[in-house]
This record gives sequence, structure tokens and C-alpha cells, in this order.
Amino acid sequence: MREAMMYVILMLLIISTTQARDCYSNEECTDCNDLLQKFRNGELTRSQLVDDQCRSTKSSGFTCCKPAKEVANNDQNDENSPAYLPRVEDHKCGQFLDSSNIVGGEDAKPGRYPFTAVLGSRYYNSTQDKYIYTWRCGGTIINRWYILTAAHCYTSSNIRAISKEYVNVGDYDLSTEKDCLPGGRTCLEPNQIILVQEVKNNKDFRRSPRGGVDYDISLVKLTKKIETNKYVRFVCLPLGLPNELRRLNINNYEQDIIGVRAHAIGWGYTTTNFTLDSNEDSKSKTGSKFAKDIQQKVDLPILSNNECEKLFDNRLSFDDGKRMCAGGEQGKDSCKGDSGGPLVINKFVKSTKNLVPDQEESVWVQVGLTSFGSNKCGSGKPGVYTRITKYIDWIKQNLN
Ligand SMILES: [Ca+2]
Repeated sequence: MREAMMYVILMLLIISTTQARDCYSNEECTDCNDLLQKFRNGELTRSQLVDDQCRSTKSSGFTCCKPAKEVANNDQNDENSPAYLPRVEDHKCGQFLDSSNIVGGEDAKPGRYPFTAVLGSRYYNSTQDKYIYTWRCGGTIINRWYILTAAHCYTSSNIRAISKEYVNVGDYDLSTEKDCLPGGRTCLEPNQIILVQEVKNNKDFRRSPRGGVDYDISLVKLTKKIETNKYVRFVCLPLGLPNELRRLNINNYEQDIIGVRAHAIGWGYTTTNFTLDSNEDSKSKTGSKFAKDIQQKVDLPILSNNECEKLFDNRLSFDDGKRMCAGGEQGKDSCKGDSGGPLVINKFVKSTKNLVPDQEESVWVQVGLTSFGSNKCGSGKPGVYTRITKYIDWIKQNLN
């Protein structure tokens, strides 16, 4: 009876609050009882109790919950740990499906880049009485708990509250619920949309006085583990281990990858407001999106630091190697990759520098992540990417 009374009080409290809050799904929530118990024990004030409630959609009724956080260990060798970093030699990263002969042009092939993620916010649309996701950036799956992306994807102007931030993995066509290969017989496993637990932007991230941004890198921790499958896998980071370099047939990630035609992947979410041209900058305040439903890929040559500086009229320094640039070919649309999304390489032909990802045991290694560039896609200006090799220590320190 007392229990029932408490629920009535709770419902009244919920109804009396006019502020509609976003709500987590039931699987992501702890029970209402926890909150009630705390309220009874005096650990929560009435206003805190109200604050912790949220209003679900009209059809699913009211719920009061905080997301349940999965607890994980910190063992670097345990694939289930947030501290885990997969290595090429363990065959735990960079793998993909060869689904040749399907989809041409700049559409990516399903399963070809299984390490990609799309990041964004969820909002409640009262007219439709449902939640809507708005994707704005790309990222990569580096382990079950972490997505690597650009820091500019999580500035204060981009996010309203962490409780509204989600990551989507295993998706291919963002407009469809179920993604199937042509013919319809083979379908991808359902995509996973997971609530974000924490965003760790590099603390030195800033808008550079000379244009663009510096230290544009971020780690996004999830509230629960990603389930891997054929279409959801880890990317390899450029750790520089002997086996990894041998697999790519290179000795380093600087000189030896110049000219290589890397692949930039995404759905075309160019949320960046940072360019080197102040006029372009002001025009793009609302964010210029060229989003496509189907995952896109574009191959772009990696340029030397000297070339990059020249192409940016020496307004941008590539000296410290913390960034790299790729592209710069007239008509080649470097905007097809997402902000925060990957620039990856694989085995390549020495003479043509074209990637040959169809050979046995070839793996995807992420050398860059899309930071900024020109807003005029295909204008001949290269795109600027955060150089991952320079942040391996930072990544390792922050995986916990
Ligand atoms: Ca889909």
C-alpha cells in the first residue's frame, strides 16, 4: 500500500513537471525503485527526484531512470576491456568482408569498412511522438568501448547534453531500418545505437589563430559494449609494430605513405566550421552538410608536409606532424568523408600507390581522421586530417 502511494506521488511529481526530458530506453535504465529508495532514505531531495525523472513518449508512458553503466575491467589484453587496443598480429582489427561486384562508384561496399561509426544526438519530436536521431560526424571503432573521432564534433555549440548523445555502428544505409545486399538474400546484422557515457576531447584542442583547428581528436566512451560481428569490427591504429609495418610493406608512416591513395569514408557529414578562408567560414556557420544515406568512400593521395603547406599558402604549419593532408585533386570530392571519420590505408601497389585491399590478410590501418578543409568540395584544396601516429600515447593514456 505504501509502495503504491509512493508511485502515485511519483507520478504526480512527474506530471507536475512541465519540462519534458529525454529518456533512455528501458534496457538502458536502472529501476524506478532505486530512485524511490534513495528519496525515502533522504539521499535525494524532492527536486532531485523530479530532476532524475524523464518523460518518455506518450505511447510508452512514463519512466524514471538513469542509464545503467556496464562495469568493465582495465586489462589491456582483455578484448572486453576499455583499455584494450587490438593489434594486427592478433588478427583482431582491420578485417573486412570482400563483397566485390556490389555497388560501384563512390558508394562504399557493405562490410568493406566495418569499423565506421556515425555520431549524433537524439531528440524527442512531440508532433510525431517519437525520438529522432540527427547524425553529424563520423568516427571509428577502436575497441568495444571507444570511438575515435574529431574534438570539433563535441564543442559546446554541437551538444546540448551528454544524455542526448548517441553512436551508431553497423549501419550502411542510414535511411533504412534493415540493410540488405542487392538481391536481398544477405542482410547486415541490425545496427547498434548506443548512448554515450563520456566524451574526452584532447585538452589542447583549440581554434587555431592561423585558421583551422589544432589537436582535433577525441575519444568517446560508450555506456555499453559494442557487439562485434561481420559488419562491426575494430580498426587497426598505426601502432608501428613490426608485423603491422610488414603487412603494409612500409617502414614508417611518414615518408613511406606519401602518395598512397588512402580511403576517406563516411556519409558526408562535413560539420566543420573551420576553414582557412574567413569568408567561407562565415558562410558555413550553420554547417554545410552534404549528407548521403549510403556510406561513401573516396580515394585521395596523401601529400607530403611540404606540399600541404604550399597548397595552404603557408598559412598552416605541418611541421610538427600533428596533422596531415590528402587530396587536392580538381573535381575529387574530399567532402565525402565525415568530420571525425577515418582516412585509412591498406596494402598498396608501389608503382601506382593504389590500395589493393583484396589480397589475403590485408588489413585497414587508420592513419588520419577528418579534421577540416575547404568547404568547396572538389575545389583542388586538400583536406586536413589529424595524424593518428602522433596521438597513440594520448589514446592509450585515455582508454580507461
Ligand atoms: Ca540502415
